[in-house]
Amino acid sequence: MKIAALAGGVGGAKLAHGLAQILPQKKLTIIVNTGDDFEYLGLSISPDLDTVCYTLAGLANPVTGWGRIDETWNTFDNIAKLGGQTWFRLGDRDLGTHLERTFRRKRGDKLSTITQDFCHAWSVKHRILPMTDEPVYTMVNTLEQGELPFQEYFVHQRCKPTVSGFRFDGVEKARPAPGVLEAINNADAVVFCPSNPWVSIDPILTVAGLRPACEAKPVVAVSPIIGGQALKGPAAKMYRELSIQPSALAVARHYADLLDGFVFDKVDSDSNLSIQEMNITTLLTNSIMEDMAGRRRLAKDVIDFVNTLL
Ligand code: FO1
Repeated sequence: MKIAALAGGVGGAKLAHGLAQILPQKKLTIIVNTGDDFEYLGLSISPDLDTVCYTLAGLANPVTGWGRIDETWNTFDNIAKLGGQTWFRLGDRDLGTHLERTFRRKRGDKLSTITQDFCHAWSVKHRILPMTDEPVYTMVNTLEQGELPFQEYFVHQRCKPTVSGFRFDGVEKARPAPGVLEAINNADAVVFCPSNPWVSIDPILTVAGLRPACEAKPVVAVSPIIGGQALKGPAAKMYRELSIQPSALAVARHYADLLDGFVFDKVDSDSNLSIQEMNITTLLTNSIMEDMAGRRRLAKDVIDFVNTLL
């Protein structure tokens, strides 16, 4: 069975890692959100791509989920001493990634090519593709401060401003990166990882042709909301601020027509009937991925479930 998985953020990277443990390299393509990308200290940063790549490479920081394991902070400590910007923390090892990516982008290399080369260097066997090679910037509309660039909202302001909507700047001009449409068209099913629907999966679906390509396939989403909370990040807060009660049901409604199957946690069994009434087949399971075994277990549950839908 061939799977195209859409992912962004730490939760998405964890399930992508689990899927990569189970599926052979030719059977899985991971398509990653680049709406979080931004320029910082003159560097091209692609946080979600790096999180997914580092996670699959076994190089991710196990505490934060982003950045590198065994990191040191000498460069950043020095920048802080010099009075520079430090609200977005880049470790010494991680900085090497951004320096090399920035150098290659300035010389004209595509983000997808650079990602492929980095994955090769890190011995990541499965294909990881940015959603697009063109710049797309997620903008968060807030009640207090109007529109904020994503990382300004997310990291600098710690998701404190009240969200009133989102815009994916540049997406009208963005084409899917090489291999993205083919991966979806050739897949037996598409899996939406337990990533933030608003700012991780929606930007991917907004790139030209990707939503219709998903519509033509069986789609299974895994809920990032468990018991009304997001395990990590502001997804639940975003739903509340947009006047939607955060729940597995809200996530199913978010993707609605796209979904054939929905995987969510047993603690949310009270949503089951309402989701089934939307003509969506459901799987209730333990969706918390506490360790590597948990990632593999959830990935196996998802794959077995997808098989029942085909
Ligand atoms: N998230 C933070 O909350 N604080 C940081 O200082 C931070 C630095 C950082 C550096 C590299 C990287 O790849 C990711 C980093 N993140 C940081 C995470 C990242 O901004 C978000 O988790 C994602 O954009 C949301 O999916």
